[in-house]
Amino acid sequence: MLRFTRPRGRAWLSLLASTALVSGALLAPPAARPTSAATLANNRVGMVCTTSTSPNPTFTLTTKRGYINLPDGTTAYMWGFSEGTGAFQHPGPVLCVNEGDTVTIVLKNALTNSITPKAPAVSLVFPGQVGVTADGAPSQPQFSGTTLLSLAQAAQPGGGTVTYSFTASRPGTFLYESGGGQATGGSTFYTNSQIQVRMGLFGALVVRPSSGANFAYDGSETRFNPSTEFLALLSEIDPYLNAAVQKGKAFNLNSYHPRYWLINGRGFPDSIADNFASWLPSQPYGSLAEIHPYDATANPYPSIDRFLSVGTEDYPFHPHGNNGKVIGRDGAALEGPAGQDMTFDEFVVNVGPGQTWDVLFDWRDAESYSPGNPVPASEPNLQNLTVGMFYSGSPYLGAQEPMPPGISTLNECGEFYIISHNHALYQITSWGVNMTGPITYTRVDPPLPNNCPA
Ligand SMILES: [Cu+2]
Repeated sequence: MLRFTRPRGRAWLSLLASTALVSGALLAPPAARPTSAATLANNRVGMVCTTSTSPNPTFTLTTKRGYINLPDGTTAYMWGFSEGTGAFQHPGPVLCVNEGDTVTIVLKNALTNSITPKAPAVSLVFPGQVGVTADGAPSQPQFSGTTLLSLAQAAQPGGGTVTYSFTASRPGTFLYESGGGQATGGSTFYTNSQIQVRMGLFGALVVRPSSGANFAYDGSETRFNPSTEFLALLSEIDPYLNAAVQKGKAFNLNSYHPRYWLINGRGFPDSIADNFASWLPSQPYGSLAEIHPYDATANPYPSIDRFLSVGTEDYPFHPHGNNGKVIGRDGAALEGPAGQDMTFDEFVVNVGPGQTWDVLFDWRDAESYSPGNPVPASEPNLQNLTVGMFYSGSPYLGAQEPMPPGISTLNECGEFYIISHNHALYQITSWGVNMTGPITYTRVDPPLPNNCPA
C-alpha cells in the first residue's frame, strides 16, 4: 500500500496519488476524544459527535488559535473553538444533543494579548435556538450607547467565561458561531462577528429527535441508517484577512475576497482522508461518504448528509450520479402544518450563507449489473482504457480485474467512487489551484459481507 505523505506543493495530481488512505486503516487511532457516532466502529469515516450526558449535556468551548493546512501547501492562521482543554481544532466540535435537553455551553475565551496583538472578546450565538440565556440573563445584543458591540454577552480575552443555556426544543441541524465581542475599553475591529466567524469561530450542533438517533426529525420518512451519517460544513478563507489578524493589522472588509473553500475545514484531497488523519492534527473531520447499495432487507434505510454553510455566498453542492432527498432546512422538517410531505429531490444542494440542509441519499443498483447481465456495450481492450486511480479494472461493483501495465489503483475491494463537489467551479480551487477545495466522494462498497477493510 502507498503511504500517505503530508501534502505539500501545488502538484495536486501527485497529491492525489498519495491519497491512498481513502479507506485507510494505516493511520494510528485518534487520541482519546469525547466522540461517538461515526460511521465505522473506528470513527475513520462519518460524522463525529462530541457528546455529553442527556438530559443536561454540558460542553466547554475554549477559544484557541492555531494553523490549518491548505491544499496548495500553505497554512492559514485561524481562531477556533475546542472542547474543554483540547488542542486547537478547526472547525469546532460537532455537538450532538437530544431534543428536550437542557444544553449548557461554557464559553471560555483563552485568546490573550500574548497570542495575538489585539485579543478580542468573543460571544456565542445559536441560530435557531430560542430562550437562550447568558449567565442566567436573556442572551441579547450588547450596545454602547447606540453602537452595537456584539450579538450576545461576550467573554473577555485572557480567560473570561460566559455560560449559555437553552432547551434544545426542536430537532435538526444547526450552526453555532461567534456573535462578536464587546471589548473592555471600546470596540475594536477584532470584535466584529464577521471577522470572528471568518477566522473560524463556528461549529455544528445536531439535535436528535425524540424518535431516536436514527431519525433526523420526528417522522418515519426521516429515518436513516445511523452507520451512514455524514456532515459537510462548508466555509471559506481570505488569507489576507487571516494574515492581517495575525499581525494585528486592520483589514477592510470591502476588500474581502475568499481564495480557499473547505469542507469540514479541509480542502481536497485532504477532504477524503480519514477522520483524525495524523498529518492534519488540527483538522480532525473528513467528509468521505462510505455507503452500501440499497437492499430492501439488508440495507433498507438511506444515508444522511447534513450540509451547513458559514460562507458569504451560495455554495451549489452537487453530488454526482444521484439526486438527494431534501428533508429539512435550517433545523425544520420539510412538512406542512398538517404534516404534508414537502420534501423534494434535488440534484444540486444550493446551501446559502448560514443555512443548513438535511439530505437523504442512497445508491441503487438499478440495472442489476453482473457478469450475467453485462454492461450493454463492449469494453475497450485493456490497453486502450484510460483508467482513473479509483478504478477497480471492472465496471461491476465488487469485482476487480487486472489493470494496464504501469497503472496502480487505490481501489481496495471493487468499490465505486462518485465525486461530489461544489459546482461553483471557481470555488473548487485553492488560490487558483484547480481541483482542490470543496470536493469529496461517495464511496459505494459492495454489499456486506465484502472484502473491504473494516
Ligand atoms: Cu460535477
